[in-house]
Amino acid sequence: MTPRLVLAAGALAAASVLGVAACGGSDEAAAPVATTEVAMAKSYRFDPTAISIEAGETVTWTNDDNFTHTVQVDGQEDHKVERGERVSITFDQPGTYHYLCTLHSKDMDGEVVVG
Ligand SMILES: [Cu+2]
Repeated sequence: MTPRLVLAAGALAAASVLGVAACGGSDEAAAPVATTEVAMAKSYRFDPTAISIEAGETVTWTNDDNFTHTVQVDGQEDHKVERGERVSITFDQPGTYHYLCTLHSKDMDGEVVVG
């Protein structure tokens, strides 16, 4: 029983150190969030901007904004997403995929890191 408690305390300490390190960085580019859900949030942005998934997983973008947006992964077709709608794209090959909204390309882009 005692060894398990010690292990748990160790893991907690490690997590705290990681949290501090993340806060210390003032860099705008945050580490990719492990999720398959991206919101087109108000206004004109993808949230989270960078995500990480496993090969073969499907990412769904949901338009929660008041404007029509699109999702175009570099080199692929453009998908228009009206208000309240969504689009899903499956990533089979590992790699880093940049994408953007072709209607607001200066404000809206993001990244899918496929492991
Ligand atoms: Cu847009």
